[in-house]
Amino acid sequence: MSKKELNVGIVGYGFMGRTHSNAYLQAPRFFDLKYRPVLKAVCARSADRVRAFADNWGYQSIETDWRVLVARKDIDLIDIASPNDTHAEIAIAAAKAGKMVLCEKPLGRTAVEASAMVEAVEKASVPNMVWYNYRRVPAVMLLKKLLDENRFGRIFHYRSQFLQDWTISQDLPQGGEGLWRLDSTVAGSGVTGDLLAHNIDMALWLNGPIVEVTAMTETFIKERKHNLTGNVEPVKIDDASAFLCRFENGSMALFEATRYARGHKALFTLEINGERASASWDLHDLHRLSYFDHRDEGQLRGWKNIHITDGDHPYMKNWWVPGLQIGYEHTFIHQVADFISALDTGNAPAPTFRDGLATEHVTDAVLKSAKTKQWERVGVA
Ligand code: SOE
Repeated sequence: MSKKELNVGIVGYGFMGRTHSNAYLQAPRFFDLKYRPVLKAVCARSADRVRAFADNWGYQSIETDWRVLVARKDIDLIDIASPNDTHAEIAIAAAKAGKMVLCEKPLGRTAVEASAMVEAVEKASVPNMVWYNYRRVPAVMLLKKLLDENRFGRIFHYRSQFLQDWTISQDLPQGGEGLWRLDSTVAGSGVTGDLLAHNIDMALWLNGPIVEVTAMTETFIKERKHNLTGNVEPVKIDDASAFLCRFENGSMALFEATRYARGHKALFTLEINGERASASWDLHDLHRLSYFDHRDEGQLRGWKNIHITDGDHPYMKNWWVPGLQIGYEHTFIHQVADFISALDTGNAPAPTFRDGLATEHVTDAVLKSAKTKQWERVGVA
């Protein structure tokens, strides 16, 4: 039976434009989906570069104004893969036009922006999802299953880090293509919104709501040349951010993200300690889950290092043969597959915009606490 078409219009052709485009192409080849994404149009300001991107990935047409893209009758889904300051305006217009909306993380630059986006998609009743891709690492999905099976008992601790080192050089400019993450007007915040947002999204999903936080942030390099103005300007993003928090389930937690951990490129880690079991995972070894179960027979009790590549592990039966690994790009492919499957079942394809808003309430509270030097309550999405 021929598959129904899902016509995609994407805004942005950077790093995320590539991960998403690859996911639309691969998902129907590896998963049995009722819809086949069709790369209908890609939109960005530079006509030459957007044309080259379209040719490389097989987009049928290009646009240079997102408003024109959103108004097109032949587009079902708008995917926002452009910098953070564009998310809200495009998402709200797309929802009003009745399109499905997928948005890169973080959803908005603040919870206020993200709230308006949630209101728009919920009012229009359009399917929506935020690209928090790391939920769909098979090992992380397995951890979620183990937690849902209540193997851990009461949870006492959660700790999570995201360590990078790519902004240590004083000479690195801020602003413009590739470096807008250092420009607070465009990005909203630094590592809090860019990196900690991943840790927080995953933690809320695995361990439930966060109630209150106390945080500290630091901007190590105070001035950088701005690529767009050519002037040396103050740096207003947080280069590093750390916080303590309390979850609604009574567990306590420690989070840290930085772009100044020399030697670490994308070390996203997490550990969870419960009454009966503990688990840990990290992105540099993403196909392994470490698991300790206190109910194992005493003399054989210990940490298991599970290679998540078997057919009965989440998503893996759709890939190669047991023992062979998959990687980063597959997390986006899984997200597309789950989004499309949810269209049939009518279930909300998590993380929805409302889930994305929950993360923004935490990042807002972190940034506020770093300023007030007080514990701050987290808003409810
Ligand atoms: C920043 O370097 C970045 O690319 C983030 O923006 C992504 O969300 C993260 O997955 C990898 O690091």
